[in-house]
Amino acid sequence: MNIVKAEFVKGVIGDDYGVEDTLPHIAFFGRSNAGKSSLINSLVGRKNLVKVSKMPGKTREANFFCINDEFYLVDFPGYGYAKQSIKDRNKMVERIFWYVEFSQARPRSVFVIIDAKVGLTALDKDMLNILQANKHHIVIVANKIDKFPKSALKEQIALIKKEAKDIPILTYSAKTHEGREQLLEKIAGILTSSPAHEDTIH
Ligand SMILES: Nc1nc2c(ncn2[C@@H]2O[C@H](COP(=O)(O)OP(=O)(O)OP(=O)(O)O)[C@@H](O)[C@H]2O)c(=O)[nH]1
Ligand SMILES: [Mg+2]
Repeated sequence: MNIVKAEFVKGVIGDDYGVEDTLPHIAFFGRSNAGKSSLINSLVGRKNLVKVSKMPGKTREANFFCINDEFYLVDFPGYGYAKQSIKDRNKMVERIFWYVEFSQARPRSVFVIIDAKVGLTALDKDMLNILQANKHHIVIVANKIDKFPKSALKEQIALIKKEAKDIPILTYSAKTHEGREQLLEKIAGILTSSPAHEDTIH
């Protein structure tokens, strides 16, 4: 798949995740600082389509990016950022869970982005359980693989695979763009396969 067009459409703070068209969503979830926004920039081949920061908690809204006029990449705020107050954090997690459990805007797939070095955290595991309970299609993307020498990476990915059970895992580096072709192929495959919940897809 070639990305020829990527445009920011809207940022959602509340729970109005609907858009005026019926294009499919690919949602990006993950811990703050895992690299969701960087990964979207890398995927679309633009340095600054999405704002990135060394300070966790950069993304405060669910940002919709329309790609090739065909689908949306939705960049969600991160969860599990220690410096956020518990109250704020709960609000963020609550909104994400609302999107996952009740929203009519059912994503075609949820990409759970993790820092390969950190692995799956307790919050990631909670998120995966909720996604599975709500029968979402899930892909785990282990980002920041540039931080590893090759042999250590293999070991770490094997460990993550063991914990992730049946969920497919892809590896990525938003810094070097390694894994880009595979991830684009994965998205293309997801978009052409028939949705699991035709009646609720938006
Ligand atoms: N080495 C390396 N650093 C990365 C990679 N991806 C992201 N980063 C860095 O990680 C930090 C966080 O990246 P963001 O893309 O803002 O992370 P995010 O998941 O969107 O964070 P929130 O918006 O807070 O949820 C930035 O300093 C990025 O430059 C990667 O693949 N390799
Ligand atoms: Mg972000």
